[in-house]
Amino acid sequence: MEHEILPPMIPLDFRRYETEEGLQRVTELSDDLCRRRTVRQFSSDPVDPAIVREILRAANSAPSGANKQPWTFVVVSDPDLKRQIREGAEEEERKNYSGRMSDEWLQDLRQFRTDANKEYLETVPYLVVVFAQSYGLDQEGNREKHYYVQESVGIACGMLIAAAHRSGLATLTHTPSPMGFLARILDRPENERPFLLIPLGYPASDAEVPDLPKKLVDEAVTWK
Ligand code: IYR
Repeated sequence: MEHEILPPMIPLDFRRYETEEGLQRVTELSDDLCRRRTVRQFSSDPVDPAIVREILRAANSAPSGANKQPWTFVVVSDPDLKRQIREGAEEEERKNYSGRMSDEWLQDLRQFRTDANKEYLETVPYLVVVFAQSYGLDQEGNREKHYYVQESVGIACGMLIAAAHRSGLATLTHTPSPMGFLARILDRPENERPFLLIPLGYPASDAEVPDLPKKLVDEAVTWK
C-alpha cells in the first residue's frame, strides 16, 4: 500500500506487582467475583447513570477481533420501552416453557424456579441490551468486516457483569430466545443482532437465590 499510515507504537502502560501483592490483589478480586450471583428479583431503587456509564466504559474496553469493538450497548430506562420488552420477552418465554424447551431442559431449570413471567424487566431501573455487530456499517452505509464477533461480545459482557458487581449492582444474563423482538423494539440497524439482555439494578431487599454448588476450581482446571 502506498502512503500507508499506521498508528505510532507507544510504551506499554502496565503495572507489575511483587508476587505477594499480586496474589493479594487477585484474591480480593476472586473473592468478590465468587460472591456474584445472578439475581431475578430487583428493587426499583434508582441507579446513578454515572455508575452505568462507568460499567459500560469497562465493557467497551474489552479486547476484540482486530479491535473492531463489534458491540452496541443500548441502555433502556424508558418505562414504555421496558414494558414492550417485557411483553416481547414473555411472549417468547411462554412458547419456550410450553413446548419449545425439551423435558430435560425444563427439568434442568426447575432449581431456578423460573417461568415465563418476567416482571423484573419493568421493575429494574435499567435494561442493558447488548447487540453484536455482524459487520461494521458507517453513516454512508459502507460495510467493514468484523472478526470473532461472538467471542469479542462475550468477553465484553463478562467484563460488564464483573464491573456491575464491583459497583454494587446486580445483573441477570437473560436470553429470551429468539431475541429478534429486541432489535425491532429498539429500532436497531440491520448489522446488529441481539446478544444478551442484562437487567441492571439493586437486588430486591428480600431477593433469594438457589443454594447451588459451583464446581471447585480444581475440578475445572488441568495443569500440564
Ligand atoms: N430463557 C428462559 C429459560 C432459561 C434458560 C436457561 I439455559 C437458564 O439458565 C435460565 C432460564 C428464562 O429466562 O426463563
